[in-house]
Amino acid sequence: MSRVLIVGSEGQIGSQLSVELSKTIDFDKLFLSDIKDKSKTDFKYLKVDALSYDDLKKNILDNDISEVYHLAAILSAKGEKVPKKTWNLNMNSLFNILNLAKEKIIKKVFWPSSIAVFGDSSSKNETPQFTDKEPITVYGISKLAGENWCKYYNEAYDTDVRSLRFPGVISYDTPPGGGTTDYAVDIFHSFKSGKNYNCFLNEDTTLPMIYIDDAINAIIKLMKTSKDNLRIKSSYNISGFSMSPKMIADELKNLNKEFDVEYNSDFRQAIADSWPNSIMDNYAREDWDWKENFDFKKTVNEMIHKLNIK
Ligand code: AKB
Repeated sequence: MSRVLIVGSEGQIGSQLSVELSKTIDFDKLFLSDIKDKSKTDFKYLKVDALSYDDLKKNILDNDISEVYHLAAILSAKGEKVPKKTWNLNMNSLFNILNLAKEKIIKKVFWPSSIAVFGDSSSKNETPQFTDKEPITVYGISKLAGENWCKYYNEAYDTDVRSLRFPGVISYDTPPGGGTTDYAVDIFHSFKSGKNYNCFLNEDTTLPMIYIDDAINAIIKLMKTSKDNLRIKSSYNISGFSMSPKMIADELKNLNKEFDVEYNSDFRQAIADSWPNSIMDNYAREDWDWKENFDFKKTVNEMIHKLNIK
């Protein structure tokens, strides 16, 4: 059985992925790591700086790790405030992992990309796997470059690096931080605390989304698939459903007529406008049987249930 390391384990995807992986991986074979001193979980935890190749290599060798889920990144909105830091973290941490895979120190890698690789020149609706890509954010540029590097390493050095282009991820446990799609989680927390929500996107901004359980299932399914079945060596399009802020607002207003949402778009509107309205994920469906379990309604109901909203 592989010994597994999650890099960036304390974030939105990492915190849920560790719980799901722990169901099939022995306690002493699963390692979490992040830049924080401690994990909020009881799993084995290593404080690792993903920007230090030596630190990563030492921890990976010491613990005989063969599979890495590299999730550490700065997202789209925050990335615009700290462009150099974003480029440095997003690219150089990936290179560290890719080089460890090239040296055959690690055998298998998962690394998330994003719909942020698309831009104004990409097709807007049912955006296909292959289309023009001119990302307008530093985050998107780093993800597009990262995808191409994954493909390059897979082809030139026979590494096994797998990736998904995530849409906005809607989660109940750990919130996202610094993304353009964060409103889709924040709005539930405002509702729960009895406050109206000030939305930073226009009401009809339609974006592709995925519920966290589906996102985690997709990662696990992709990682279990035989490498020979994977036609995409860069990153697979996937999506759960598409929605706008108004669609969630209407659902929440049905629960409480007093709840109100004001729309005051900021710099994140241009980012959202450059992204697809919906995604065509046929390669994922054909190559590794991807299928979402959560549509819009089911996601809203599940969020209400998980957040214990009365
Ligand atoms: C973001 O909004 O930056 C992320 C993403 C779509 O990659 N959630």
